[in-house]
Amino acid sequence: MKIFIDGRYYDERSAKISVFDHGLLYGDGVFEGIRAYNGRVFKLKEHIDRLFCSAKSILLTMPMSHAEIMRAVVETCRRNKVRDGYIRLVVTRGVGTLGLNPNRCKRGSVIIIAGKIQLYPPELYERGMEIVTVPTTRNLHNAVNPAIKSLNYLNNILAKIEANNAGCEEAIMLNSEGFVSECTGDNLFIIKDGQLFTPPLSAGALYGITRSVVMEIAGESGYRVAEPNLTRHDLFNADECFLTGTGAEIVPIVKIDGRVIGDGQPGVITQKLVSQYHALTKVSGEPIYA
Ligand code: PXG
Repeated sequence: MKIFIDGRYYDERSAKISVFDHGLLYGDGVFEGIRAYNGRVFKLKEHIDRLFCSAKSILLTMPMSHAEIMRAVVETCRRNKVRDGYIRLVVTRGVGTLGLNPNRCKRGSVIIIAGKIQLYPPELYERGMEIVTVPTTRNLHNAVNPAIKSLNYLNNILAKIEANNAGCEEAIMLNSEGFVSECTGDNLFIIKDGQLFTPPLSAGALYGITRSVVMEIAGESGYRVAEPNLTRHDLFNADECFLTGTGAEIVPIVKIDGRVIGDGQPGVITQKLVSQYHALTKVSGEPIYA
């Protein structure tokens, strides 16, 4: 595997960053998780746009331009002969001193890893997933804003641990007001009476790219999509529920906090959206090979 670090390619064993990098010392940086399908990088521009928004929000000066990063992602895929894969793009504040002051970091570092993704087992997609609400709430907007895809994911990791302790793979996170926000690495949708609902971004959800794609696909198929505040009660009484994320794609949810959702099987509309999503990933995206 060839890993991109600041304009050069290293093999796996020599791809290293400094222990003085503020990304490591303080989780001071931003990242993206991107997928490639069928020799194309899916929604690359949207991911790089979001990366720049995250960086701007934390006052991190990007060491490369938008166009340079787009090219570097495609080139890293090419060098690793990726056709279907997962790309982890990380931008750290860079090497600094043993103190918080980010001004001591001269220049940010860009790391691009293009490899394979560990998907959930196929049975999970066929039978649907069970999830639980966890005690750890989503970050407040006036703390580290949850719209920032920062390197500090400890809040989400705590929620994930709580889900795992309850025997589940994913966790529903509420915001401080008790409204549904999202899961630890996925956005959440419900379907009720043929209409889709997903929490508004103001509820503390990440501006998910898969979320946007699903809203678009659903709209094209004639389904109405609304973004009201949702409570656990709304989820329990939904006809269908599913999660969206770059890694997980679309995962049907069949049980929440012990309540069976719909008839306990992946929903009909959910399955339709899954096949439309798969069809789109096969044909759209930034070509890796000329
Ligand atoms: N919420 C959070 C908190 C996320 O981190 C999503 C929602 C879904 O967003 P996208 O844009 O991917 O539809 C994410 C994205 C992983 C992994 O390794 C996590 C994400 C993406 C890819 C891989 O667990 N999170």
